[in-house]
Amino acid sequence: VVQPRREDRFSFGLWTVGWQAVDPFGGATRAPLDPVEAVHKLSDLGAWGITFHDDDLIPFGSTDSAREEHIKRFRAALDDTGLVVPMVTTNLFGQPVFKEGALTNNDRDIRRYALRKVMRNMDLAAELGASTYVLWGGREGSETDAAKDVKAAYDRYREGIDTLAQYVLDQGYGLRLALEPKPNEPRGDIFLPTIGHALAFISQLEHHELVGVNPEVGHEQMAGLNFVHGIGQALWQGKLFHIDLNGQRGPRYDQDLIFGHGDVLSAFFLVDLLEHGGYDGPRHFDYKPLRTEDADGVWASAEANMRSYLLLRERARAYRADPRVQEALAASRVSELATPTLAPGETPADLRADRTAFEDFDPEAAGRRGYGFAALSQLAFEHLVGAA
Ligand code: GLT
Ligand code: MN
Ligand code: MN
Ligand code: MN
Repeated sequence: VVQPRREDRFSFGLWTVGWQAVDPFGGATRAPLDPVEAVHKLSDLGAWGITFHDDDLIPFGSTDSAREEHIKRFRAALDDTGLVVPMVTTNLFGQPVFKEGALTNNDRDIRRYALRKVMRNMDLAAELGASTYVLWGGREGSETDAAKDVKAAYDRYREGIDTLAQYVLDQGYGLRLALEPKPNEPRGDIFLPTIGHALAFISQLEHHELVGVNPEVGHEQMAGLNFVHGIGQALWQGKLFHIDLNGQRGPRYDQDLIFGHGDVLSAFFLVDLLEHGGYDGPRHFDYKPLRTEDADGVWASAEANMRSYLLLRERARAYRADPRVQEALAASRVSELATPTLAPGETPADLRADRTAFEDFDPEAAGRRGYGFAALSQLAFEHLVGAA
């Protein structure tokens, strides 16, 4: 019954299953993965899409003819399997040239080079039918505040994103841009550290309508933030263009665990929100198979991400459908929050004249009332662990 299907719209980054497990303390524990094999394996497991950075598919520095050959083989694998490419992104962090950033590098020539690298890969993204282009600015930031004029950096960040959005419009590409926040790692401090910062930044863009966010579970949790609330706000602002699902255990280094293998209660409420909150984009996994795993373990972990999601979806549906939950939600007045605070047509002056709202209102009595959240959240927990 827990069988991933195409219609579940699960997608994976090529860099996830392809991670060779190089970390700051040790070298690769796994052989390179052929992108063609990744496409076939993911397809066999029931995934729907695959995503990539330019350099994941076409090694940095490849000649034009080698580049064409890599694209051709990849395309053939997509055609063979029916896997789609819903999202594409750029590696603006791996090469030494980007050690001080890409779109916000102090060096203008590097900023221009970075824009060209993105544009070139946007051409490929459009060719492959992608609808989202992600920009994760992992190297945009600093280790010392002496190194950056932060206001100028945001001027350049805005210029960069607006230039890329203009390029998409000029070329007539069906792409939307999604910015991925992260608080730190690899830079000591990264610009656009959280969903909230990214949303505020987007409001300053000329082409703001073309730009949204691609939040990652672990990145918000690294900052100690509530991911479900962040996603709720992004949805509310119509800006949840894409999502990176994974697991993280609290504020520490970026763990990129399997989805659900971190804060499992948060994962439960996240799936509940995505399924009932109007998100219809890809369910994209951005995780790292543990460094301890061999090739079999890599595919077991890919499958685990999808199973986690499906199991949580099943639990979330059962939770919603449970009459005891419906009752508890009503007792907690959760749905009352959807009722506007003012009556239709009511003005501030009308509110001021309404004696029931203030003069005759009994705040002490209202303050004594319990909300019943303990019972409600325990019902969620019991559904989650299969005890309900
Ligand atoms: C990198 C990063 C991820 C981003 C990817 C997109 S690359 O692996 O850690 O969070 O989503 O550039
Ligand atoms: Mn990510
Ligand atoms: Mn991460
Ligand atoms: Mn990552």
